[in-house]
Amino acid sequence: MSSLNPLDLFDTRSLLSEEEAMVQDSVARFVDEQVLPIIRECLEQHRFPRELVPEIAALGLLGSSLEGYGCAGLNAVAYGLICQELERGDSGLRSFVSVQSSLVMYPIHTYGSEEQKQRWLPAMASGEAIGCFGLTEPQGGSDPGNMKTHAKRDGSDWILNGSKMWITNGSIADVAVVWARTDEGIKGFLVEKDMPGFEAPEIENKMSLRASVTSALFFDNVRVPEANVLPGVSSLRGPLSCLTQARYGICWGPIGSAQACLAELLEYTQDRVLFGRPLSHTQLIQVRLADMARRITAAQLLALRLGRLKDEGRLDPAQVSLAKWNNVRMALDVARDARDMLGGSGISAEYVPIRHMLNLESVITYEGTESIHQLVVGKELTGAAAF
Ligand code: TGC
Ligand code: FAD
Repeated sequence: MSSLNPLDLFDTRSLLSEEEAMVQDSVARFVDEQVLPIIRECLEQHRFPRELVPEIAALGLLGSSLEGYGCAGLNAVAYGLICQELERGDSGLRSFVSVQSSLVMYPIHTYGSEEQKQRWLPAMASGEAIGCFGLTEPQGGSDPGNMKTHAKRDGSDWILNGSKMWITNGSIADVAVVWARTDEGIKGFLVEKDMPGFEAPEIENKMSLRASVTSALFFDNVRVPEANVLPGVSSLRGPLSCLTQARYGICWGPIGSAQACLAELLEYTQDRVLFGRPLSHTQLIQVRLADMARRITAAQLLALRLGRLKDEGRLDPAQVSLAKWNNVRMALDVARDARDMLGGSGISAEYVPIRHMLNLESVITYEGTESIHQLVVGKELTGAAAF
């Protein structure tokens, strides 16, 4: 019998530090004990399991790579492993943590005033406050430079108008980091949930990421005080730098989805007897399982190398684009193939592949579509922006 771990054929686990391995184990335990038993019901009920937020916070998973303000100060590889284990449970939970950590706490930590940091970061690390990130607009998310949402100065305040679309956590957020055009460049506004003129209705009937809240945001003459504007950035670089952080986590997360699909398939194809032998003993099924393992292994090595580069301060956004493209595509292909190998059972939520497959249709679209990431790599190779 082989002693290799079928979900980690190249033993990437042995390349982790003791602390990284400990983080992975504690998140894996949380997912096994608290996420997997309820996630199917969340899918069916189109419900974000908000009751898990205190435990997620207690494990130190919110803003885990930030220093100070109640955050854990873990390295990039540990953050990646957190995303991988959460997404082994469900992409919706990883989305919640990505948005809170990389898209809301990160810009406040990086571009916020000391007062904004003191006010929001400890509350967000402890899960008492939830945040969302509003960049995408209805007229086209791939081209955020064309945003219409705008703000004008009015005395010491700003008046904000416009709308955002497809916003994770929108309806449950206490604060929205909203990117808007101004005469002074693109700025980040901390819009609080009770500000008059601000609404965040939930988007219903999603067939993907059903265990996550997705909303529209509307701003009708919302008065935002200067104290709620992020002082540290006034260009598209602000939101795009946040995306680099979140996309980095997404390079890891889908590895967990693919592992969950392969694990289920290995068991199913042993037990399923067709033509007088277990399905796993047929050549074509073995080729397909081997191909899944090959793709997962390559994605694991890519993610780990990316994490080490990030920890060395040498990460380039084009490398993140290549890894997001490769690893999400890998997981989506694995989940679709796993669904097929389950036959009719594959369309049932009793088995995990169809849930992961549907979730990954969002993951391949958000944080930059696959085509956008291909074009970022193309720009890196040729020097020409072909968006
Ligand atoms: P471009 O002219 O290239 O750049 C404008 C400024 O930004 C800088 N920059 C970056 N900085 C950090 N990280 C990056 N990845 C960056 N990319 C660009 C750049 O250096 C420049 O800085 P400066 O100081 O010179 O002004 O911008 P462009 O308008 O040509 O855009 C290029 C393009 C297409 C790559 C960009 O627009 C893009 O990435 N589009 C996709 C948009 C996207 O990914 N949206 C995601 C929304 S958030 C989301 O989906 C959350 S889902 C979360 C969940 O639930 O998990
Ligand atoms: P479009 O930009 O209209 O793209 C449509 C198609 O055209 C795509 O296939 C795209 O690849 C292609 N395309 C676009 N430009 C080019 C080009 N130059 N060349 C070739 N093909 C091109 N956004 C946020 O700001 N915050 C969030 O929290 C957030 N959460 C999300 C959660 C979910 C579940 C989903 C589905 C989306 C979320 N988004 C969020 C929005 C997401 O980032 C956008 O959907 C994504 O960036 C694509 O934008 P779009 O949907 O407007 O598609």
